Amino acid sequence: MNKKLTSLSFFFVTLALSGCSSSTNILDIEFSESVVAAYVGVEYDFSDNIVMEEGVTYSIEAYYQDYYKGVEVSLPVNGFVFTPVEKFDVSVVVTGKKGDLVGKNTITVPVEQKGDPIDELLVSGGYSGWADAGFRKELVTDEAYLKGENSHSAISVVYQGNNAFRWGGSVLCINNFRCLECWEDKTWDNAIIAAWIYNPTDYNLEFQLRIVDTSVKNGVDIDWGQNGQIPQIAEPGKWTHIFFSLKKYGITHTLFENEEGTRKDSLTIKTQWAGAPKDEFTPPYSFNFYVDGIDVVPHTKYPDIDTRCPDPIEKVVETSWYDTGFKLIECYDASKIIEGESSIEIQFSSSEKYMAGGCIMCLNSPSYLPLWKDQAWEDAVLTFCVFNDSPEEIEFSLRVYSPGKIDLDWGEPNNPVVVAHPGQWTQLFFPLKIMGVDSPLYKDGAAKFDEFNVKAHYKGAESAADRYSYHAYIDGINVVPSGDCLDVPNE
Ligand SMILES: [Ca+2]
Ligand SMILES: [Ca+2]
Repeated sequence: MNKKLTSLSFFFVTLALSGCSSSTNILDIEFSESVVAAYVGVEYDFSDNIVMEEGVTYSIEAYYQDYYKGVEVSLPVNGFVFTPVEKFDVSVVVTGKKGDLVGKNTITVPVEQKGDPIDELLVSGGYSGWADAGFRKELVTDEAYLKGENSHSAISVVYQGNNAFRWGGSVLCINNFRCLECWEDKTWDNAIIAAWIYNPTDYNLEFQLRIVDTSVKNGVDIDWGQNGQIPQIAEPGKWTHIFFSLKKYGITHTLFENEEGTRKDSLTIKTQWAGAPKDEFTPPYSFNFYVDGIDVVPHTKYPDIDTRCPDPIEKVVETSWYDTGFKLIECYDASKIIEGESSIEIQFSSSEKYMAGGCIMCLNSPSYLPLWKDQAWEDAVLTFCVFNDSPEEIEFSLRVYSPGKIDLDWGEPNNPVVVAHPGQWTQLFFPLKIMGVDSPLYKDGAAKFDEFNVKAHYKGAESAADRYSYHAYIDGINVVPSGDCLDVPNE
């Protein structure tokens, strides 16, 4: 099934020099020792192949045999330049004239299909040609394995080994600076990585990204299965167009380049094969697939791809711990958003009433630190907006605990309980200073509090089914200088 390894640009063919001269020639036409291959669709200057003698005037004709149609086809020639239009070797007839002397000689120029630049880079372009041990990448130009617009080549990937790649095997490293000019999207503000995958095996192939973004302090490293990645699956026996939204990974800025042009971000497409043995002590196994049409494109090219992404702070909230009975869901309904692109929908249903508040948000993760607006802390206020979509009031308070320093729970002195009224947005404020919090919640990348949580209690009655439930939306979570208000509707 593998095609032969086709050439890089420098594919020399040594030719026999003798012979085809016609017997009536008086003038000898000689060719150089080797002839560089021509590429389909690329202008080819033949003049370097003629050993030219002084006083002789040379001209050429070019033709090829179309073996599919069984015809001989002439190619237009401009001086010594012609352009092969099919992947058939071209015969070049050279005529030399000097006074009454005439000579003719014919030679064959091999014609190759040039690989697409990105395919060539991902197979052999230094770091971008790299893959995890056991993977072998080759350029293929056989039309049976091409897919996508104007494709002249694809990448054949073969794995042989005994690594099941629980974190995905790295196959395509697209963070080579030389790749940059191959991408359709040069803006990155809502970029999508697209690729066609042909899976000839009997099992699914799964694809995910690993992104190391060094544009932020300490960097962001998102690996296999992290950050709520939506795996892309190539099913057996067909081509599948896979897409990765970089915005969903929180990336809306240029990767790889900064002002100096040298940021060391990395972006790798990894894969895992569902046919891989489940235990670690199996003999080697193998699988293969084909990749084509890999590109970084603007979202406008595939507007149906969902690139919506929770606001950064909400993403951390949603992945932090909260009490049983709560459900936190990304919300993109514009009527339930105060700022940014999303809010958090909170659904609660439980037989537990949480009379002293159920925890809905843990704020003691150092991941929040770069997201807070106020880094001063002397007089900072924790704030967020609540749309109470329930018939009765919802109360909110904090739980702040650091052994030997601070221990405040629901409704205790200096720990106000604030109310979100039904059917409207309310911005809630929690002045941290009166609670004794006047220094950063985090130090040296770690939380200073064992607990720094927002708790909620619903004042409504139990439902008929003896379940206690309510519904709300939260947005605009931030630590701000005191008195900093958001533009909240209904107030
Ligand atoms: Ca291609
Ligand atoms: Ca928001």
